[in-house]
Amino acid sequence: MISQKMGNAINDQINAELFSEYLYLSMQAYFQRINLLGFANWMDVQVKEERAHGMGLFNHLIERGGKVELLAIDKPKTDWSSALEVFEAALEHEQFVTGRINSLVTVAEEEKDRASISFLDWYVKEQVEEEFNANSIIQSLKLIGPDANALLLLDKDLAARTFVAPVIA
Ligand code: OFO
Repeated sequence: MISQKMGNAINDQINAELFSEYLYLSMQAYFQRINLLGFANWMDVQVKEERAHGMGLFNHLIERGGKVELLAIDKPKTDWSSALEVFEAALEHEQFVTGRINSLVTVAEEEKDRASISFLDWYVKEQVEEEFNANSIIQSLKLIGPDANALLLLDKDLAARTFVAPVIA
């Protein structure tokens, strides 16, 4: 049975993942609004990934005999001035989430919760990929600068991203 402290910390992280879903959905809406549909597709995949991250924690809590408590989700930002600004915000958000996951692991260690420590390992590795993905698009956007044709080529590339449901175990 999971401890109350660990259960509370996981509920907070479910909320953070659902906020991530909401934030990326807002970014998707922004890209649809400015007609960068490949970027919007990239965000759509990200939205689905964040839901999967939240549900992984949800399922872990249930399997361990804990109680899922869904908390209020904050309103995300709705306006950015460029694709670069969006991805800088995404990277900053992922770095924040990485810090949260690390703190969650610390709670699991303090609670001597071996099952949660092992389970959270997937999230630790996922955060490396999340930061890498956002940062590599930032680097591309910096190279592109004000070149609209190059931006449209990148938009085409990002249209190819597809969602593959992660196996969180
Ligand atoms: Fe973007 O990794 Fe979850 O929040």
